[in-house]
Amino acid sequence: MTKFHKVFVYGTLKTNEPNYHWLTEKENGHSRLVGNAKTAQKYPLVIASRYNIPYALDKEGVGENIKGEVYEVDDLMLSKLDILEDHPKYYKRKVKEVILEESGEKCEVWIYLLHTFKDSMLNLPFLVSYESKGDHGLPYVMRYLREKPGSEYWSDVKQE
Ligand code: PCA
Repeated sequence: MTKFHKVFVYGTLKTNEPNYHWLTEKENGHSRLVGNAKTAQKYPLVIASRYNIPYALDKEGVGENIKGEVYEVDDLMLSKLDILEDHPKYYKRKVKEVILEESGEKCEVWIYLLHTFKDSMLNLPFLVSYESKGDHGLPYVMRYLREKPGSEYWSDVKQE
């Protein structure tokens, strides 16, 4: 039997954002949009690193109730998302609660949070909702456009 999971995306995986194609690529498995939602708790959502990457920091109670989208995904898609987000070394996938916009219903979902981040990131502006081309003027730099491949830029945001 196929097992489904719910994932809340708040960054580049949202509809029409730079990594959205991962969720729609047939070879990555199944995904279905459940609806818009916001986190039940507050988190700091910031844009950081030399590549302008969005991060929800693992610091509950600080920041905003973040807006995003809930997807139903299968095992294969979840494993593909884990590869994209490099869970658990880079982002860490955790279970949190969100509130669905349409029904007001609460639901438990997976969310990719940045753990062990630099304290200075808490001085950045906290967003409610992410858009790569938003008026913050910090558009996301796609992987294939980056100077060097690899994860050397993690040192911009990760606390050793
Ligand atoms: N992708 C994941 C986490 C941050 C990002 O850019 C997401 O959209 O939820």
